[in-house]
Order: sequence, then C-alpha cells, then structure tokens
Amino acid sequence: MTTPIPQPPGLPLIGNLASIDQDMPVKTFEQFADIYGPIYRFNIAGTTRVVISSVELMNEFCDEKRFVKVVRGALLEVRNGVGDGLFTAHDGERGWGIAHRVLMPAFGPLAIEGMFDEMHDIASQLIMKWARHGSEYKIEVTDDFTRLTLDTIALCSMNYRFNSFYHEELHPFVSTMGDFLLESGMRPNRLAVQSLFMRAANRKFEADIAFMKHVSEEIVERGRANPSNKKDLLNAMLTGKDPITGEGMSDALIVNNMITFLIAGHETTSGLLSFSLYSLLRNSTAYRTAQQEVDDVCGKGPIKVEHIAKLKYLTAVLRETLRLHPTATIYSVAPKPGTKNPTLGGGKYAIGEDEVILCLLSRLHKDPKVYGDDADEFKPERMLDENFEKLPKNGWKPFGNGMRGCIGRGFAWQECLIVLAMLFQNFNFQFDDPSYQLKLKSTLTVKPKDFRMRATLRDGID
Ligand code: MNH
Repeated sequence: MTTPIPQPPGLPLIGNLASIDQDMPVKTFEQFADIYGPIYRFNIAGTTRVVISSVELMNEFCDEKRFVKVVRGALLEVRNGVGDGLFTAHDGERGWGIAHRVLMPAFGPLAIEGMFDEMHDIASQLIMKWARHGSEYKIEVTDDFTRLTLDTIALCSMNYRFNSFYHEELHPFVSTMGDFLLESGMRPNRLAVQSLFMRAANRKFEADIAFMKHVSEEIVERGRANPSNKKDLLNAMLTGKDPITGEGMSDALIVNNMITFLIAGHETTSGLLSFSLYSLLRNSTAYRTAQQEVDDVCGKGPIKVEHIAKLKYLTAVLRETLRLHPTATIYSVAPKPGTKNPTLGGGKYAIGEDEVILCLLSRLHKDPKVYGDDADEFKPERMLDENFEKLPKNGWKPFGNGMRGCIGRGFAWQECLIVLAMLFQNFNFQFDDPSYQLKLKSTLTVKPKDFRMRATLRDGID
C-alpha cells in the first residue's frame, strides 16, 4: 500500500501555476516544503513535479541505478542553444559520452593547477580595479564577480579575453548570452498559448543562439588553423581522442561545450563568491579567522599554487556558503526508463513512470538529522575536513550527482580560493549599507541582489 504524496490545492486547468512566484520559483518551492514537508507534488497545467528535500529521499534520488538526469524546464530551453553539450545532454546521449571522456582529464587536478596563472591574471585585474577606485567606491559585488568568472572561464576554455574589467558595458557575447539565459528561464513559465504571441522574443532567441555559435565557431577555426601545445580546455577539445570510440570531438560538439562552460561556469561561481563575502561580512568571527588564515598561509607575497590546498578554513567557508546558498538551486531526475511502478520513500510513495523529481537543495542542506538545530546558522567549522568527511554522503550536494555531477567543481574551487585569498590579503571589507538585508535575484541560478560593499587597502601591504 502506498500513501498519497502531499499536494498543495490548485485551480482547474492551470493547477498550481498561479501560486508559483514568477521571478523566483524556488521561493514557492521552499514555502511548499515548509507546509507540506520533505516530499510533495505540484502541478502546472497538467504536468506534475515531485519535490524532495530530506537526506533519506536524496539517497534514493542519487541512486543512478534507479533514477537518471532529465533535461526539462529552463534546461530544455538552454538545450536549444547548446544541444548535446555536457550540461544539457539527455541521459546516454552519444555526444555526452565522447565529450565526458575527452574532458574529464582536462578538468582533473593537474590540469586545473595548470590554469593557476590565468586565474591569477584575471583575479589581479579585479584587485587592481577595487584598489584604484578607493575605499569610497560602492562595489557592485555580484557584477564584478560575474566579470571575473566570465573572463576566467573564457580565457581558460576559449583562450579568449572579454576584458570585462576594462569596459563598463558588457562584451556583445556576454550580453547576448545573458539575454539567452533570461529568455530560457522565462519560457517554461509561459503557457503554450502565450508563447504563440511572443514572436519578437522568439526571433531574438534564435538570433542570440546564432550569434553565440558564430563567435564560437570562429574561435574553433582559429584554434584549428593555429595548433599549439597549450594545455588548456580549448586544446583538449581540439586534439583529445575519446579512449572508447577513438573519435575526436566534432566542431559542432566543441562549440556546444564551449558555450556550455561559459553558461555553467560563470553564474554559479560568481554567486558563490558573492554569498561568501556576504556571509563573512555578517559573521565577524568567521571573517577574522579567514583573514588570519590567509595571512598565515600566504603572507604578504604573491599567492602561489601550493598555498591553495593549505587554505582549510576558506575551503570550509566555501562549503558552508554552498550549504546555505546553493547557487544551482535544484536539479532533476526521473525513474530510469522501463522502471515499473516506481516509488520513493522506501516504497511508501508511488510516482509516475516518467515523472520528474526535483531536489530542493536549500532545504536538503538544512535537514535537521544532518545539521542539527543550528542548521540555519553560518558555521564554517562544521565544514572543516574532519567534520565534512563525516557528513552523510548525500547530505551536501551543491554540485549535482554521480556521472552527471559538475565537471567544473575543481575549476570553480581553485578559482574561488585564489580570489578569496587575494582579496583578504589586500583589503578590509565592510558593507556599504550596514543594515543591508539579504535579497535574492534569480536567473538560472540565484545571487544576492543589491549587495554593495567597500574595500580599503590593508596597511603594510606593498
Ligand atoms: Mn557545474 C553540472 C553546480 C561550476 C560546468 N554543475 C552541474 C550540476 C550542478 C552544478 C548542480 C548538475 C546539474 C544537473 O544535474 O542538472 N557548477 C555548479 C556550482 C558551481 C559550478 C555550484 C560553482 C560554484 N560548472 C562550474 C564550472 C563549470 C561547470 C566552473 C565549467 C568550467 N557543471 C558544468 C558542466 C556540467 C555541470 C559542464 C554538466 C556535467 C555533465 O552532465 O556531464
């Protein structure tokens, strides 16, 4: 016997559509979780989703023998632009396999260390900008971190400089990609009949995709015409061979993945940096501990690659930030095709054979069974290695799961540690407005809104 899954009441035809916050659907998912608990089902115009948020249910969700990633909603719209790129590929798709096997070593620890200098280069541009603007300047934290993460991933994956710190307005590729992502996020919230009236938006969507592809194709052609032995992501894609099929990546597959890295690699990371600064400014003990660690490990000289692994407290800060503010807020699976009478909750709840299940990270990451009564508090100590290693396997999942988990995790980690170390080495920070209350904005990912701070150069650092 199965038990019905709790479900918020809805209206005929549209179901729960009217309840869903148009700007931040995740806010509604959280409200529903607070009312209906760790598993509930909602319905939008006849399509249902099951939302889970406890570690027990997450253990089932993460079982790759039972559930596989599905590309739906905004991700399916992004797929219009980047097709079988890693992030938007369907389960088992051929291009995914080739790209995954060619790219895994290119994102491995040694390869990432090899990108240290390029990451450091872009981080230095950020430091220079804040230093030159002086301590009265109101830093738009999220905007500048987005410049940083975009320029870093573009330099490392396409050998291309957007030079975002040298321009007020965005590089055309960047603004086009922003529009494309915004539209991708809005489309799933429109009813089919509404979409028919969006001809101008649809035309722009197609034109934006064509432009991004065109720029990327030129970069691939340039790379093919000028072979180098640089050990970067572009070269790995141009020259790598899939050990299983013996094939290289086609130009179309490279273009899809190049744009994918820009999309998947910039917002999530800039959001993480922004929330880290916010969290440290709100918690003065953690702030002082972090700065002390940077002084102890790095001193006043240049940050070097061998410092990175020693930044244990900053690592814990990043983990704790992603626990409370997972910048990729949800991801989805469905029962493996062919599963008869699939269930969740150890057989307690029946789900549809192709029903989509979302994990709601912001609630999973507060499961009291894992994090106790102080789950709402920012405490990096609970994420120091010795404690982190004791967490249940699926209690902290900001980078996704298994084979379809984030390929850029090591990349993002090194980038964030370099930036935080350089920032704390060079500056003292304060809120521009000490009474600032955290507000959020969401596109495909979530970031702080209107978060401004000031940076004062530290004394005695030359
Ligand atoms: Mn990333 C997949 C979170 C940084 C490239 N990433 C995922 C998934 C999550 C995620 C969650 C799984 C999505 C899903 O199941 O549908 N990623 C993050 C976070 C950060 C991040 C929180 C930073 C912080 N990601 C990066 C960076 C890159 C990148 C940086 C590129 C350089 N991510 C990817 C790609 C995938 C992915 C590519 C898809 C992997 C696959 O399915 O093979």
